[in-house]
Amino acid sequence: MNNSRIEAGKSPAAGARVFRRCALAFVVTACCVCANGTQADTTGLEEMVVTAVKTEQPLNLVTDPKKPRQPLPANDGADYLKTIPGFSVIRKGGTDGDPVLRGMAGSRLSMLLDGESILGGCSNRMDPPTAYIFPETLDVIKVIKGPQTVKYGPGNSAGVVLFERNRERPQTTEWDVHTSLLAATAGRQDGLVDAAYRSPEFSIRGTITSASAGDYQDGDGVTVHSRYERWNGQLGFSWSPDDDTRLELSSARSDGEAAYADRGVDGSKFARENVNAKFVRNNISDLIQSVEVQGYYNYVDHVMDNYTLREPSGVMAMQMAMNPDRETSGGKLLVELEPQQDMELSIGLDTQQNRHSNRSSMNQSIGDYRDLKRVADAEFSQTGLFTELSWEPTPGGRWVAGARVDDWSLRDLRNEVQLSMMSSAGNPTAGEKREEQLYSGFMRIEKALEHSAPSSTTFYAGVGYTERFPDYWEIIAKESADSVSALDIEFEKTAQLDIGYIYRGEKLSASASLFANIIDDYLMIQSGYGKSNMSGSMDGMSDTRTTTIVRNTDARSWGAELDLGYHISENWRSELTLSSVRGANESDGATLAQLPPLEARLGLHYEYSAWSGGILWRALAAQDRVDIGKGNIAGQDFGPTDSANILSLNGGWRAIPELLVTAGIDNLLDETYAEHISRAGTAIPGFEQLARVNEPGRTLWMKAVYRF
Ligand SMILES: [Cu+2]
Repeated sequence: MNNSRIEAGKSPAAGARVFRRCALAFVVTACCVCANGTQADTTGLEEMVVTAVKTEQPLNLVTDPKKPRQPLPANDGADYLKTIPGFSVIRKGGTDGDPVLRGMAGSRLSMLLDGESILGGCSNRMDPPTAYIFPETLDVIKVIKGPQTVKYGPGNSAGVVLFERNRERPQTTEWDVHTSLLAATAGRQDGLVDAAYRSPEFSIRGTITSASAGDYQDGDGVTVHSRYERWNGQLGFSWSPDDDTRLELSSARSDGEAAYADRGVDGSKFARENVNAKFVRNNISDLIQSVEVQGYYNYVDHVMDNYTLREPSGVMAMQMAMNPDRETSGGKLLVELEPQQDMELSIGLDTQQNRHSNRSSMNQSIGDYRDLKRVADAEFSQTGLFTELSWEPTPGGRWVAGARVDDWSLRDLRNEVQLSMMSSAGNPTAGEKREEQLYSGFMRIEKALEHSAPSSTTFYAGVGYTERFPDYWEIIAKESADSVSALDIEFEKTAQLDIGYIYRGEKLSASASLFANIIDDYLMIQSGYGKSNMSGSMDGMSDTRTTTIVRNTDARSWGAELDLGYHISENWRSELTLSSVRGANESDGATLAQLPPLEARLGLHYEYSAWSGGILWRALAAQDRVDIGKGNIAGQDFGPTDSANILSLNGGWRAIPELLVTAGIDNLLDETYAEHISRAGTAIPGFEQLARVNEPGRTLWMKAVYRF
């Protein structure tokens, strides 16, 4: 079994073995390249290892997921975002953390993979959408902060992250092959082949990726229950009979398993099946620039149990398994118009339906969950109509505005509400349907100041308002304060002000982005909430119980992100990023919970010809602004956190234009620390219990990327 390899991964000797194996692979790859004899143009100085992503456009950030980055991200979509100021990740184990932007998680920050929405199956939030994303198989990650676009679905009050593949029609026939190998401490091994054959008319692209990691150790050498394995396969075809027409069909499958250090079960299955079809027609007339139609289907089948990746113990000594699933389908129609030369107008419609079901066995030896019938608990449906306008009346001055309206409907299919693993109560809203019409809109002005090239200065200011329908984890997976069903919980309303400044000079680049918002009926999750035991409960052991509820509160949050880059000399450059967020829960007269502390990153990089080296210092302030028991669907506060300083080193060598070898040491000084928003550790047989799921200790990694 894999256990032997994972166990072996813990010893230094095994680490060396992994490195040796990887080094051998690099040499073989390099030899192949030399034999091939293809030498492209020598590239100039470049960023070989990404440690911080700069803002180039107001509220828009773009990063290349195929580039190596530091700290070494887990093999899922969340950690890749950590190099963007303002993002943090709620750690639960080795992978599948929940991404947080400006202290906002879950459906306040939506993730679209090639325009599709993927919703996880797990009622306990083991699988955020990023758990089904394999970033290195994609070409670009875009982030739009704040409620400052309406084109990418409803409710994105904190922002939206777009994981995308490039779609360019080549002029000639070509092969594009991207391969990469990664090895790191704790038995981490990732491999990827992303190969495309393109001709002007037909293209085919296939991707296969596999990743595994053993249990890592924190700075104190304490082993964290965190091992994982993941794989993904994707195949896509496209047909473009002429320059302006393109039809795409693609299908993907993936699966994985992951150990969780913060709960009594692990994820033993994260299977996804997907099909996606898209049709684009460009340059239809002077007015109609493009028409795009997309349809997709995602099926997520998740299993969590207490016996695949651990030994059942304690009160859960029997083998238990839960098998939720979710079917999501959706589509989009987008028309891009150019009513006049300085104006772009987008009009579109998007829709999404999802159905969630469950089955579980509290004793696998008596009744296997796979023999049971799945029982659906909720059905969501959303259709939105949107329009967004970009108008540039004067060069350097741009107005952007948009509005959308969404029709939501939710059907509560639960006959009973599960109160705990052993008890349930009748559902007071069984069979009820909730319908809602929600609105969002924004307006922003961007102004470039007069300047002499090559420097530029841009100011921007925007206001946005968005109404967010409660997500599955808020309205179905939680109770409300006075009922076991939260079906009547209010939707959330966010009004936000975004202002910022971007400067690009010959040597210095800088950007500052500030935001402040008022959130009415903020959907707050509160754990450890005491309730009297329902008469419908079956255990009848005590009169009271504690549960996790959803509550509407009035909240505010505000903060800033800053990045500075300076080219000290031809070979040296430095960068500094800062991010800070504060918030208040006005209903309870407390701080807003689950906010990451002030964070700073300082990097110094050296580049000479084909070589690069860098040092990165990440400083996290202590966080003592907490409100215990409160937070969001992914986590709640349970105590303050200390400050931490993490020093990391990286180096790169572009051996030949096609081959980039990078290596690094993350957390060089073996600091023991945890992200403030990370989850509390739980008791797991064979593991020391952690107060908080700590970040990995010193991590050595090496990565080779070969592209031709
Ligand atoms: Cu789960």
